[in-house]
Amino acid sequence: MSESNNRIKIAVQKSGRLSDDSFSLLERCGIKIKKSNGRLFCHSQNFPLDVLLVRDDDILSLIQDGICELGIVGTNILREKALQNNSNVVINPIEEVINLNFGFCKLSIAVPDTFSYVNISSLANKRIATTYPNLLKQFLKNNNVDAKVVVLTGAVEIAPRLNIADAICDLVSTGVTLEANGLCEVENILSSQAVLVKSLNMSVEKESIFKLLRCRIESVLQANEAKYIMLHCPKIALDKIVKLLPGAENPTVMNLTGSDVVVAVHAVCKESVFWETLEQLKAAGASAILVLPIEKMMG
Ligand code: PRT
Ligand code: ZN
Repeated sequence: MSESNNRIKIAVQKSGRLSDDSFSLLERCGIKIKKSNGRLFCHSQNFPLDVLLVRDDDILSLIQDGICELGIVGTNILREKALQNNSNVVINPIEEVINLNFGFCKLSIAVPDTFSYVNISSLANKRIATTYPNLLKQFLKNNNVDAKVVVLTGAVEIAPRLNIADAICDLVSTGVTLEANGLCEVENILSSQAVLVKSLNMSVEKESIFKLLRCRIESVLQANEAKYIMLHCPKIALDKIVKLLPGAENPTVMNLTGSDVVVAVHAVCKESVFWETLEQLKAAGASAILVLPIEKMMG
């Protein structure tokens, strides 16, 4: 087997909103990567994976051109590029593998506070500035709105003040940028988060490395949400309390020394455990409730 078939390459954002989470995901998968300033290529010594550090806009092209096999990008980029590629022949098509639970944002249309917005038809014949022309055009078409799309490469939020546009279509997470620029969110076009993507053209050897990585990523994502709950429970309230445990399958029930009426219940809860759940458990008679994080989980 040649050296290049022994390893797979993943492209991740070099520096930006997805970088830290992408690296920490790989780290939590037990993959050791030495990141050094200025280097665009990192080699893992304990897993057959190499990491390419690039701009997020280049990740999909790198996979399509066969330079790497995997990538971590936002759905915003994935969907925009898919519309752009519609008419082109792509050598290495891309498959979306799994949502990664970080990089959450929305692609939204926003208008100046002074714009009297009623509904989507208020955008008719207006100029909308964006870096996502394909998604915006598709949205306008689906809603039968005829508006002019002004394509910008950045600083979209200042377009109305510069009188380049009447409205904008941009990514929003906290909403602080919109507010600071006197803009108000009126339509949500897309909800986005980081996703793992892969090339559909991979050798059998690379597919098997990918399977290992995918399994580790799935375990990390499951463990993120999952919690281990331990509590004491009056026997008569057992059914009620077990039903309150979020996403728990077959909890373990154990006798407590010196008590005939109380048992200990241990369960893996696969969904988030909120304060409200703990309050309900307590109200149902549970005591000594412990909620512990789960570091790794494999089905
Ligand atoms: O250099 P490179 O091209 O790699 O980086 P970039 O500047 O293009 O990307 P970056 O780091 O800003 O974003 C990378 C990815 O993070 C995006 O493609 C999204 O998938 C995701 N993401 C999540 C966001 C945001 N949240 C976000 N808030 N990307 C951009 N923003 C910007 C938005 O464009 C606006 O300017 O943040 C501003 C709004 O933020 P709030 O919090 O004020 O609403
Ligand atoms: Zn970018």
